[in-house]
This record gives sequence, C-alpha cells and structure tokens, in this order.
Amino acid sequence: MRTDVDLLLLHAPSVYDFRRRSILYGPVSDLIPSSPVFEMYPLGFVTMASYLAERGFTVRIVNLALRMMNDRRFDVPQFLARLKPGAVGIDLHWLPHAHGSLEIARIVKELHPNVPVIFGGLSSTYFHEELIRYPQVDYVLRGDSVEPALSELLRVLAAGVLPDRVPNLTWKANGEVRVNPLGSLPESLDYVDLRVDRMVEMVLRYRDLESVLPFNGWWGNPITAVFTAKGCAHECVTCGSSHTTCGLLTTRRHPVFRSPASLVANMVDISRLTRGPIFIVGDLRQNGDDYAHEALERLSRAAIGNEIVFELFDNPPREYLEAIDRAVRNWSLEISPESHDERIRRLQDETTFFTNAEMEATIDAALGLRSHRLDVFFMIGLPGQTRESVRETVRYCQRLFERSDRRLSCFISPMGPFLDPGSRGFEEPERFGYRLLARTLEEHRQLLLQPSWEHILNYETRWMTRRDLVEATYEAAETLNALKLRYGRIDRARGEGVARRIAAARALKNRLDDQGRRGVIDKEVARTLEGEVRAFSVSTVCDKRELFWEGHVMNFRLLTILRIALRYLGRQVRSSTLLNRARIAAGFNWWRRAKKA
Ligand code: B12
Ligand code: SF4
Repeated sequence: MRTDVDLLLLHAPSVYDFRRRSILYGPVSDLIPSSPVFEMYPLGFVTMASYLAERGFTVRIVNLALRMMNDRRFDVPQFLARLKPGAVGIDLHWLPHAHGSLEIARIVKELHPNVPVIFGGLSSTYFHEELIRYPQVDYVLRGDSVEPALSELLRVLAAGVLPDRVPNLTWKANGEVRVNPLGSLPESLDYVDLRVDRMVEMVLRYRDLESVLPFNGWWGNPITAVFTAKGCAHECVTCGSSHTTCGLLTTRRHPVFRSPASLVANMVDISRLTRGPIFIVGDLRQNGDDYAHEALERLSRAAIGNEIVFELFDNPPREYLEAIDRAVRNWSLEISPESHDERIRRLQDETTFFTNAEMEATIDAALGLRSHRLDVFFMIGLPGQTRESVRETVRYCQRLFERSDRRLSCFISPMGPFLDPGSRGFEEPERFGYRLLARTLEEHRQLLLQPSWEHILNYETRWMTRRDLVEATYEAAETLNALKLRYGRIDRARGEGVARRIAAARALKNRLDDQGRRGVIDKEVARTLEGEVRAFSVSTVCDKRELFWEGHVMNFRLLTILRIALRYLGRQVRSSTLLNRARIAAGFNWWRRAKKA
C-alpha cells in the first residue's frame, strides 16, 4: 500500500463529541493555556517527530482537538479518510483524554483497518494492560522516553516482522497480551530535542499550519516550553510523575536530565523563531547547583531577548536569584506552594518543605531584582485541606498582595478532573485521605461523560466531598478575583467579566444539581450547554489572559522561517522526481496564497 506519511500523530479532544454533548466541564483547565477540551498535544510529539525525522521517517502531527474546536464543521472521519499513514500514533498521556483518544482510535481502525494504531504517554503506560485489550489499539509504548523504541517499532512494522524485541512495547498476538521488557531507559536526555525547524518543515510539507498549532490562541501568545528532565526528585502526593510514581512507571530510580548545553542550545533555536516567552519546565536546581549555574552561564552568553520563565520547587538562596538576574535580561518566576498552610504543604510533599517566611523572603528578593512577574499557585483538593483552609489560603493571597507590588499575582484552581493515576494519592488513597471514585481506564472514560464536573472528579477527600471541592473552588475564585481587582492585579473590565462568568457557571451548576436530584436534565439546560466549552468553563477562576505575557508587534521572526523554508525546499528539489517537483511548485503557490491572505 502506498503511504503518504510514515507516522501520523493524532491528538484527540478530552471528550470526542464535545461539540454535541452537554457537559459543564468546570474550571479544570483555567491555569493552563488549553480549554477543557485539553487541546494541547504533548511536547513529546515534537521530540518524537524530531528524532524520527533525523532517521529518515516522515511524521505529521495533527491536533484534531484544536481543529474540532476552531471549526464546528470540521469532519474528523472525512479528514482521516483522505490520509494514507503507515502507522498512527495517539497520545493518551493525560488521563482526561481517556474518552477522546479511544474514540479517535476507533474511527482510525474503521477507516484504515490494516494501519497499526500505537498508543503512548504516561496514562497509556499506567493502564497498558487494560488499554491493549481495546480492539482499536494495536500497540502501547510504555515509558516517558520512547523515541528509540518508537523508531525501532516503525522499522519492525515496515519490515513485517514480529515486534517481540521492541523495548517498552505492550502488544497482542493471537489474542494474547505480550509485555516486552522496559529496555529503553535513557540515562541522559541529550539524544532528543524540540526541533522548531522540523515543525516549520512539517507545515510546509503538508501545507497545513492549523494542525500543528499547540493550543487555541497560540498564534497571539506564542509561549513555548523546554523540558529539563524526565521524572522528578520530589514526592508530591497528587502527582503522576513524582519520584515514587516514576519508579512505578519506568523502574528508573532517579530523574534524568538534559545537559545545560543542550537545553540552552534549544532555547537559542526557539528564540530565533519567536519572540514569545520560553518556559523552562522544572526547577534548574533539581540537578544540583552546579547544573543550574552552568545553565545560567550559558544563558548569559546566549543573550536571549525572550522572556524566560523559571520554576522554583523550593526556596533557593538569594545568590541564585541574583545569578538569574545577571544572566537573563527578561525573566519571571513561578512558585507553587499549593497551600498557605505549612502543615498541608508538608503532607503534600514531605521531601521539600519550606515555610511561608522562607517563601516570602524569596519573593522579596525576586521583586527586589528585575523579575518582571512572579506568579504564585495554590491548589484545592490537597490532603488535610478543608473548606475553611481554602478560605484561609485566599486570605493569605491578600497578605501577599499587600506586601508586594503588582508584579506578584496569585492563582488558585481545583485539582481536576482527576487525581493522577499512579500518584501516591491514587495508589494509597486511605493513607493520604482520598476516596477514589474510579480506578480503571474504562471507569475514567465513563466519568468524563457525566453532566457536571462535580461528578467527573475521580476523587473526594476525607475533608471535602466532591460538592465541597466544587463549592470551595467557586467561592475561592470569587474572593480572589475581588482581591485582584482591589489590589490592582487586573483591571475593572476583566474582574467584572470573571465575576459574571463565575456567577453564571454557579447558577448553571445549581440547576444541574437540582435536576440531577430529580433524575432529569431539562431541555433548556441541555441546549444551553450543548457543545459549550467556553462560556461556563473558561475564565471562571481567573481570566485566561492573566496567564499570558504581553505580546510583541511581530511575535515571529520571519527571516528565520524563510531561511528554514528555503533550506527545506532546496533539499526537496535536490532529491526530487518530476512528480515531487510539481508538488514543490504547488507548495510555492500555497505559500504565496497564504502570504496574500
Ligand atoms: C510541562 C507539563 C505540562 C505543560 C504542557 C506541556 C506539553 N505540551 O506537554 C502544561 C503546564 C500546559 C501542562 C498541562 C497539563 N498537565 Co502537565 N505536566 C507537565 C510536566 C511538568 C512535564 C512534562 C514534560 O515536560 N515532558 C517532556 C516531554 C518531552 O515528554 P512527554 O510529552 O511526556 O512525551 C513523552 C512520553 O510521555 C511519551 N508519549 C507522549 N505521548 C505519546 C504518544 C505516543 C503515540 C507515543 C508512542 C508516546 C508518547 O513519549 C514522549 C517522548 O518520549 C509533567 C510532570 C513531569 N515531571 O513529567 C506534568 C504532567 C504530565 N501533567 C499532568 C496533568 C494532569 C496535566 C493537565 C491535565 C492538568 C490540568 N488539569 O490542567 C494539563 C493537560 C494539558 C492539555 N493537554 O491541554 C500530569 C499527567 C498525569 C496523567 N497521567 O494524567 C503530570 C504527570 C503531572 C502533573 N500533575 O502536572 N502540563
Ligand atoms: S508536582 Fe511535585 S512531584 Fe510532580 S513534577 Fe512537580 S515538583 Fe515534581
């Protein structure tokens, strides 16, 4: 069979048919760029595409979730029917994609019964033995670093031999599940990269920009992220990638890192393409002070103009912040104390305890330097946390507003929709005060279809029922929003907009509860919610725009894009047949049309 791409990577929406269902998803995605459709695809799509392209495979990323969001008439089966992939990869990385990913796989199988369907990501890894039993799933690649194993799998599939030696692979033969050993556990991450040039080439090759955009609104807010590590040294009870959880999923006993050289080289590449902020995922000090300082020295030499966003997992000495300030012209900080209550913070992660006084000293030091912005994140749904404790957290935010200037802002959100599978809280719920309402993949898939986020949450705690978690969230959101207005963190229009949306979401939730108790959802409520992902579930704990940095007149560097395009087209011409030359000419026409538009 002639194929037009070796591997088609598809990112599904959280709930496949969100455009016709009536669900109140809730503010579960308000502190990330995505909507409740969770339209952002994993960074791993880019590392896999880069790695495979280096080895001669063609890869195409299609963000189906975003395409479906942006165009109500976008027809998924029709779009997929036109493609001729050698293999299809679907991420079930985040558990909230439990419904959408399996539905997309079902459609792919119906349309292309002989094309292998490969799943991967952390949730696929956790649920691999259940996942492989769905008829639409052929292979599951386990682990958090699968590029070499994926390349091997594609090679084996093309050769038509049995994949019994492909590391990390769960598969089935004659109806029997086979679990190959976890052989692909790289000790360093320098073998992978987020190659922006490969992404530009992908856009050109398939003449499709829309499908590779990472989230709704990225074009106006082109924030990018670079990863520093796989795994984590910390032990947050609720995290599906903590030290203990990574041990469970990958058998690795410690996190693995990218070298500072590779990290900074990647940031330089990104800065040549976009002027948007670059978020460094993970605290640089996690791999020791020498690592952090080497990264900063390299950043200083690179003199990147973009805003660089640093994450702190604990409180560094003042000298570290000074080193950031010397190395980077434009920088911001993110800190996640999770709760104002030090006891709860210790319950959430006993390995990294810090006091409020220590955190405030860090805040003062950062704001005494050139930090442009300092965001402090709190969470609802923690061990030991009560409704009163959540109220206290918001009062603590007021204290932070009072003692600092407008560069500091606070955010609070519910942990949702799910407590991460494999997290310590998920594995030992009683020990940490959780009550799980779903355990299997299928149970989570069903939860996602419940009418309201109160019933989608997969947990409650000894201290708060699901209803309490929902009520505590809206109450905290209302008070914090009012405080932000009062202390000048947001302008009146934004503050009033958020207040209106919270009130509308609350009213709708109450009507749903009421009708739920009576066992019928009336037609009017169902119609109001049909296909609705924005009005009642976006910007209902804060205004989404608070997450972004101010844009530039020109967010992208057109010269770099042009250079990559010319290099790509030059390569195509050199290796082309007559047919390919015709395609390249068509590419030029498309480029001219896109420029005119
Ligand atoms: C950075 C990050 C984010 C970024 C997104 C970055 C991105 N686009 O990937 C932001 C902040 C936006 C984010 C959001 C969310 N996140 Co997050 N995130 C992380 C974090 C801290 C690091 C991930 C990372 O850098 N990975 C590095 C890249 C290169 O690897 P990768 O993407 O994982 O891909 C590799 C493998 O996973 C696998 N793989 C992935 N997909 C596929 C597909 C196929 C076919 C194959 C073969 C392999 C494969 O192979 C890849 C290459 O080796 C992790 C925690 C951690 N320390 O790991 C949490 C984590 C992954 N996130 C998590 C969660 C829950 C979320 C949210 C659902 C939270 C929420 N309610 O808002 C959202 C979902 C966003 C969406 N889809 O729209 C959980 C996932 C638990 C679970 N099993 O469901 C984690 C483990 C911890 C946590 N609680 O934060 N997140
Ligand atoms: S939530 Fe905690 S355990 Fe998970 S990646 Fe962040 S610091 Fe590490």
